[in-house]
Amino acid sequence: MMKFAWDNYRRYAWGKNELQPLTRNGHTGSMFGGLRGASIVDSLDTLYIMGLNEEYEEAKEWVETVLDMSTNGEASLFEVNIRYVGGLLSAYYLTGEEVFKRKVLELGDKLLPAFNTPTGIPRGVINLGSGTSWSWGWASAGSSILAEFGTLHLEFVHLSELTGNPVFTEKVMNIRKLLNKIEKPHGLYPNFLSPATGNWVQHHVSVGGLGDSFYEYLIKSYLMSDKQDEEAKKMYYSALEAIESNLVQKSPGGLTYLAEWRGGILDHKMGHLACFSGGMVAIGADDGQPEKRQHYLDLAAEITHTCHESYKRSATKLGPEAFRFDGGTEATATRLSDRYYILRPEVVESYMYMWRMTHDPKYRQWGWEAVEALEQHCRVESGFSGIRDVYATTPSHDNMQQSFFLAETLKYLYLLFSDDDLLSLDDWVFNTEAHPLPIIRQNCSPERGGAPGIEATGP
Ligand code: DMJ
Repeated sequence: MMKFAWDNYRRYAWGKNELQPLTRNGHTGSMFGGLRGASIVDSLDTLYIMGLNEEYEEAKEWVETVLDMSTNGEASLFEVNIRYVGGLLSAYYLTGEEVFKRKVLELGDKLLPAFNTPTGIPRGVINLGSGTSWSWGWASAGSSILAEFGTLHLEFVHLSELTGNPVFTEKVMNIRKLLNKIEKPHGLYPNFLSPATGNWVQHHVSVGGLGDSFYEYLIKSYLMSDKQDEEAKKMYYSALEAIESNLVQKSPGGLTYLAEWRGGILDHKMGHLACFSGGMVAIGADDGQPEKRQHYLDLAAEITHTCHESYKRSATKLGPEAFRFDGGTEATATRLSDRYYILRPEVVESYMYMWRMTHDPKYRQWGWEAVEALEQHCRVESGFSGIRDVYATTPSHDNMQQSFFLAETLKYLYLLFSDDDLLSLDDWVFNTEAHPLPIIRQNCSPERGGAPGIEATGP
């Protein structure tokens, strides 16, 4: 599947950001501010761990000779960080190739001006060429988004590790300091914050879109620090407690789900994006209070089961963008606008983590069902495409092969069917785009290639 997705990207969209498999061309997209080759940078580590050596070499050569960082346009700080910074860092740590280090340090410097705000909370959009930054037009009152400014920590700590320059870590620690200081309604973190005043702008809370990876990066910061970052640990478990008290619900049919919270009122809807949380709760289970460990593993399994139900209850066996638990519905989308599936990874991501934590064969069965459904409904003649309605038996394709399909969905599926020592969770954490970053050991520098668990398949 990876080779097919890659070969078609290479043939029809080389150097563009993503392949449009129906029209057989590429698109440059608006999120990357003129940066090109998102699918190439997002795929480097997947190609490498799968042993697709020629493809990896070609991708590396493109990064070395073509990738240009001084582009003008609207770049999302978040998207550039998780896909480009994360992708280049992983490629460097896996292979030890200096080119990736050089490129990622160049890019890291270009992101710093986004933090020049009265509070140090970065704005969402930056022009990489000029260094000017601004907030998304659609975010209320010039606010910054929790999942965006809260999903920088892992990559920025590694940028400081690689350069020896503390500035990157200082920027993200400053964000954390403000978040610790500010009052949180019921212990929850709302999705919008003003970079000018440092106050919440609205009281909308979600473990799905707009909030999701902020929570993920708390527990992963703790794990990536070799369990030294006690502050991140404390923030994660307190946030999880607030989520459990306020958002976790059980449907009449017995399904556990995460509702959204709007100023105290629950919206009984769970997004596909929120399905990453099965994996998150699973990887954090061991370090919770001893008496809660089994409870966290059970919660992770229940969330993952609910997300699987959202797949099982559709005609295509792929899950919708959002599913609801009200008006007699359980784990199905009611609105037409929520019925699409765009090759997202979160459900198979949770299968992978649950498999690693429990070795219950059902997670491999569920992963295989997803593979078959992808093959049947998303594979088109020249690549993979999202579909507009998971409940329709004759799918309508959206003509987009998202770069996260190569970075995440196919990588997590591959890892689900690999031995646990391939990118062992004892040595690596995955950023939110599935790019593996090494755990930073106290007395051993991570700055090297040929890192553990990849020798068997790497070139
Ligand atoms: C990816 O870019 C990342 O997983 C991000 O955290 C959320 N959205 C997409 C995949 O759905």
